[in-house]
Amino acid sequence: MNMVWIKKRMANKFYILFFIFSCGFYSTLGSLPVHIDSIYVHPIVNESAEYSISAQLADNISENLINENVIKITDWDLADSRLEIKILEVKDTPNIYGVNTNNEYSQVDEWKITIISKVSWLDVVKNEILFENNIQSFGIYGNSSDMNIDGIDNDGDNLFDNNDADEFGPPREGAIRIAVEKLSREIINQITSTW
Ligand SMILES: [Ca+2]
Ligand SMILES: [Ca+2]
Repeated sequence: MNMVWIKKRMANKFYILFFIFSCGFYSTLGSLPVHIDSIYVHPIVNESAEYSISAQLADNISENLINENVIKITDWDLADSRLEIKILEVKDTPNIYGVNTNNEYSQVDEWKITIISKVSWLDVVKNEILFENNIQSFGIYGNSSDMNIDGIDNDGDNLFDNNDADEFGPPREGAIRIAVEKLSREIINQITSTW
């Protein structure tokens, strides 16, 4: 048995394995919910004290579902899948203490606002849960009057202030808007990756 022959044999085996795995992958995809082409988005249940968040999130999700042509939104009785979102908590936590050198008292310079939610996507046709996950998102804000002058990367995308079109508005309000947008994106990612 010479080396060339062994290498050739191994290469053949590799191709065969690759072929088998490819088929497996495609057949798995085929078994995912092809019978689902519509969704009903339940009114969001909000257990946090941040009342405005439910409407913001509901608008954002509908907008993204429609704009990205993910799935058709229909009424409750016509939809073959339903999306349930519960906002469990919205919390502000200190992100960095005393980064400002003039700050003798180590006041909080940055806050992180976190939205914690529970999201379920239900298959009404087969009466199955497609996914049920706790999903979190955040936005960072500081003490400046506007997010585009605070020197903070408020959404963690490595773009700051005037170089980032997402960073504008009063600090906490802006951070909530950013966190809502991120949560909405993540929910839609999870829906499309279940496909
Ligand atoms: Ca940014
Ligand atoms: Ca900023």
